[in-house]
Amino acid sequence: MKTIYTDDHRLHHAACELIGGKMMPAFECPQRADIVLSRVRQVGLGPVIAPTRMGISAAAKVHDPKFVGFLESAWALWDAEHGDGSDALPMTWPARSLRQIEPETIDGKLGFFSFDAGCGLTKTSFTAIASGVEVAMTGVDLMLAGEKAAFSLCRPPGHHATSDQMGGYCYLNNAAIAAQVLTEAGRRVAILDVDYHHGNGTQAIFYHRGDVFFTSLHGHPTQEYPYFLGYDDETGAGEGEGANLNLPLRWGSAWDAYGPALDVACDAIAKFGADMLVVSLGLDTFEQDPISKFKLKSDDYLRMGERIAKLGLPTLFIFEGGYAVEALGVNTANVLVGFES
Ligand code: Q9C
Ligand code: ZN
Repeated sequence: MKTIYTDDHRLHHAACELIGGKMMPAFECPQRADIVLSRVRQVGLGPVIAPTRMGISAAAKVHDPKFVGFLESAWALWDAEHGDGSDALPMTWPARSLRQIEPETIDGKLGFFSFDAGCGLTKTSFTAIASGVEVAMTGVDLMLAGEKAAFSLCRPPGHHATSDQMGGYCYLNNAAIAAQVLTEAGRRVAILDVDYHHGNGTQAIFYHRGDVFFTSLHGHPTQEYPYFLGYDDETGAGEGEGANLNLPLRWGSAWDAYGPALDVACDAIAKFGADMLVVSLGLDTFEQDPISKFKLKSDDYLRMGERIAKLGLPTLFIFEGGYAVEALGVNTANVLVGFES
């Protein structure tokens, strides 16, 4: 399969994140995509191509245009206010009991358009964020041209981003944008989210719709980020009733629990009658992931790819999380190689 990639992802490199009460170097870093790209080349997965520079108008199909405009302008507003070149970071959110009104000043806007402090913005972040959308959209074009599979090596990731909020290292929801455009082209799309964290943004975007099926395997929200969505009683609403399937697993889960849950997800995708699959491909289920608590091993990712391939669907893989950088190339390529075997 083809891999879509651009060096522009490197333009997003947040200095640090607040984790476990300490400022740490950001886990979501450029080395992640670099190591995946080099492994893709090493295993000879297929050609690596540059994204088509079509712009990001497709983002407005699932995102509030005001939010996209905020992302584009945020760092400049921040720098005009703070003026020291530092990363823009939110710290105050319109939580319960507070009003949902967009403030005029940048620190307020940052809180209004986010749900956590995991999304620093640097001077050049938006160029990388926009390139991620183009990487995903170029994957869409390949699928519509009849490819059996493609790998959009996006960075930063996207599945936590809602229609109007960034969070969890995610700004624009690459997988949701791809699924929306494929749906508009007449495909019946299912999204399978195998990132360790629940894809709250993707779920929220499609929750009231019956035309896109969303299923996710992830750390149980009673234990794991993003904590406030991802329970198994979230089955969709209105026309979307039945088109959302969450499969939360407890901390410590290994392939003996994960494999059967993946079977359940795949059976539901088949029952939905999907003719196109979008995979939110996060590799933070790995046993050595520094921020996660599942126990998948490198060989398990071959099984994961094989199981997804058994659906027999054209499949667009969109890169999401995974922070055990050294093993990230092997684990990612294992899914794709397993899929193709
Ligand atoms: N104790 C993605 O994988 N912080 N985002 C977790 C851990 C946020 C992960 C804190 C993790 C976001 C795309
Ligand atoms: Zn994740």
